[in-house]
Amino acid sequence: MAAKIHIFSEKNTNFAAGKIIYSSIMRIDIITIFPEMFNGPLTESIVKRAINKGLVDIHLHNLRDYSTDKHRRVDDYPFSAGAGMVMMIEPVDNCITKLKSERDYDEVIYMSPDGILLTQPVVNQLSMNQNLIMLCGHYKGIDERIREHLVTMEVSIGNYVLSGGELAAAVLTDSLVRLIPGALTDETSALSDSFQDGMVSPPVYTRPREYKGWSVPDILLSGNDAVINEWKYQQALERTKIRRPEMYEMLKKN
Ligand code: 6GU
Repeated sequence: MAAKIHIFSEKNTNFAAGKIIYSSIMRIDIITIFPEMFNGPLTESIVKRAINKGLVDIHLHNLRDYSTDKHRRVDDYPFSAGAGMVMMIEPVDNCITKLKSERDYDEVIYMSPDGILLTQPVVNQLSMNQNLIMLCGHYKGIDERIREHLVTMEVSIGNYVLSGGELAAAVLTDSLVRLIPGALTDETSALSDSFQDGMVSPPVYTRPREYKGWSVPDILLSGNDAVINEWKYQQALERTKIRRPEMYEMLKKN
């Protein structure tokens, strides 16, 4: 299997849509022993469109291709007693060193349950970068020297344990790609996302106006934009208070 599975799009593709010229502004290299796990998340919906527009380049690297072992091994027993295998340093170093010889990277992110919690402010900050490496761990962990010498940042997507970093890397990638200008059809949608203003979203409705006696709030049909916007704001505020009290406290402080 090829060392590098490049999903779609030539690098630096320029794509003209109306007056907007898009160019590839972010590159994400994902190191994994399960490249196939990314097929759904990166080949559908907004991420797929962003790749096809040339807004982002995503490269999957099968860690086994960087093993020097004839059985393509990437894990070994831990020194001292302990349950589970440990991801070896050499294949990871080989892969990262090769990538770094080709371009500079802003961060080498190890996807790990004990990393910093992924929140919208963290996503926003990371979205300012151009070249990112995401390393997906497996087994009981990775050799600590990888974290000491190669990794610059560790990210977790929540306080629960996944079987590996792949799903987390797919989540992080999706959250980043939707912030790239041009990735969303309505440029304002990312700004009105939940959490972007420190609040959850207000409720939304569509037709029919009446269903089984369940009706749409009259105010949304009033046609008065100022009143509607104030209602949406109050709804978002109230929901934030109930669902994310810690976020609500932050709002009150600011
Ligand atoms: Cl990044 N990896 C794993 N294995 N589990 C997780 C996680 C990451 N984030 C939350 N749980």
